[in-house]
Amino acid sequence: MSDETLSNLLKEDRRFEPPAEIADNANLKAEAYDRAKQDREAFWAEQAERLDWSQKWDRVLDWDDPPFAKWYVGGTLNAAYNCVDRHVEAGRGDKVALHWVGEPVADKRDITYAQLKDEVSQAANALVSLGVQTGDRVAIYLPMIPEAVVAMLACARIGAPHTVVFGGFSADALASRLEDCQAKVVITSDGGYRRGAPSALKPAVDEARAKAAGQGHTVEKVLVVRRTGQDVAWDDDVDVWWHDAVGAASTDHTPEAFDSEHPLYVMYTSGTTGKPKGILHTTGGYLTGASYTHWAVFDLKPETDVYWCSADIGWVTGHSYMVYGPLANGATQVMYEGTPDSPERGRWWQIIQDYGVTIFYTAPTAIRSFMKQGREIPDRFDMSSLRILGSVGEPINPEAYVWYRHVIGGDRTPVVDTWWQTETGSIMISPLPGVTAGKPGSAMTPIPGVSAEVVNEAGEPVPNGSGGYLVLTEPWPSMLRTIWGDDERFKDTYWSRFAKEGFYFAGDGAKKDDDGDIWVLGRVDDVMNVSGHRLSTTEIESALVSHPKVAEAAVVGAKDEDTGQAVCAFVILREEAGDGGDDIVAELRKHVRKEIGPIATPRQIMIVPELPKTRSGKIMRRLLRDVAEHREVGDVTTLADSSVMDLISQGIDSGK
Ligand code: 6R9
Repeated sequence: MSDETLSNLLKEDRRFEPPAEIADNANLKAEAYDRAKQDREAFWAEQAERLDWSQKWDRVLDWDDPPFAKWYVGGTLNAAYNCVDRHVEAGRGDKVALHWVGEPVADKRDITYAQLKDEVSQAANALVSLGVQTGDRVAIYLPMIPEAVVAMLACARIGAPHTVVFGGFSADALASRLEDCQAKVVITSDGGYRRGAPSALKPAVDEARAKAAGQGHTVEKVLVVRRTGQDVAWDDDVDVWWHDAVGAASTDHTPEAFDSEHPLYVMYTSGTTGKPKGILHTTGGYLTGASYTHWAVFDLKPETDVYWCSADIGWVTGHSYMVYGPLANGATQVMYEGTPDSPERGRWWQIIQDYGVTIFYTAPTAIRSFMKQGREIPDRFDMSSLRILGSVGEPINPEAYVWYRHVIGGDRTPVVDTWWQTETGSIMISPLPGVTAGKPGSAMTPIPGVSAEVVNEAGEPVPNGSGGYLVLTEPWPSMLRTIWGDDERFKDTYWSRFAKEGFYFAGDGAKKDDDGDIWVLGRVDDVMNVSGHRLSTTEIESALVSHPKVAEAAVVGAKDEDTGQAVCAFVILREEAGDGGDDIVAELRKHVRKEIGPIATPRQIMIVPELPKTRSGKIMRRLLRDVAEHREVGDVTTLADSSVMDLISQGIDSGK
């Protein structure tokens, strides 16, 4: 990105100071930034002390063979012990770990740390009796039910790396992941509840298992949780009911201490092209990163907070901020099975009210869809318990940030816009709620211990006020260790662009404002070139979303004979705006021209009912580019709802 990049976002000048109460009692204070800079390794050693180690490390970081890092070398620990047993041993066994809320109303369950310890131990014993040994991979394909958390921790407890596959993924997607990591066992359920109805899961596992077998890989056992009670096909040689195997197992299980670098899990990224990448995370460094950031960025007070992260466990956010971070920290949290609008649109706010949620973490896509519905819905609930709000997954448009803070947070709550990736394992860039004066739309600064920069093509830091590539300049404990089975691809994908400098680069562009604060602009592949000007999709989208009739917008560059690429926008209107009126398109074009400049004016604006999104809420712009360039729409298998593309194409064909 060059200096020509337009700077609409940087015109944003609203600031939100931390509330005095949070500032005065903050877990991490401003001094931590300098302290971490002065001696990074000492700082990270201090953070690792948050965990219980069986054997302490003798070296914090081994970076002798970059980019292959080893953290807390020589140390040994058990991740499940750290997430469960130690809280029970410290006398907190009766504390609720999970307030689980099923989608069917009244289907709920509170699970204490002591109960969690028993269930995890039983599941660990059951896995061992099914033949799972340390180092074997176990795939987990489950809805958002407590067994999903139990299954992950049971794997961690016996040192069998898990790979959680999102329950909405197809049999094909599951099969390719089973093959890639050679999973020995799959843990699934008969089905789960989605929008008020049971939907099946087991048939996809049967199909995936058959596909994998066709490729020469045998899944030995399938452990099946009964959730909906629907009929399932059964293979007596392979299938085992969870309630039989786990229910009958002993609650005694002694956790073994594993090497700090023992593989904890493989998480496949939804990569838009090519074979999915199995991102490998290991034990000591990952758990340190997840625990430290969850404590620092959300200012967690385990005795009084009720924390809720709305992410699915099939996404890295569910791993770090629903399982490993909060449980390592002994938090009490909410886990919700269903969709935000089931049985009615106020469900999430009802849950916040019922459980007195104090910290809430969700994605911009959800916030924008609530904006679309209007504030009357959240206004019906008492959400005065909330004290901190978080955002993750995409750049949050300033308008969405302000709405979130205002309507959901009652103007009291800091909003932490947290930038990180599957690969980074934990939050890298974020405000600290008791320290940072937040700017809507900016992830602000790297957290203490993390070193990030925005650099130009030559790898040199750009001056304040300019844009470039977002890089991490020093290794960090929760960094990915490799791509499962493919060290070369690991080096090529993340470490080759700035090999000379030794920087990690994973595809995002960003800008530094005049204060040096970071504004993440999204993937560099999403940058457009219009008549030689480089424009970022995020900026134009944010300009559109700042129009009062617009709820959500996606912008792509489509080939154009005159300008190289032209701006095409897909826009969802707020419900109160109806169809927007006859001049809506002209009105929006004018708005963008005023907000950014003539160069950014969309050639085309299409009003659509929905946008194509991945399960983690990221807009799949490649599919919209297909529409804008009148091509057949490409692969839609990783969409949350694959019918969305039909809706969009039909609306456009009928001239709406
Ligand atoms: C945690 C997660 C990673 C990509 C990342 C970036 C985008 C995530 C963001 C953000 C701007 C934020 N992203 N958080 N962009 N501001 N606060 O989302 O992991 O699914 O691997 O996606 O998401 O583009 O590179 P993952």
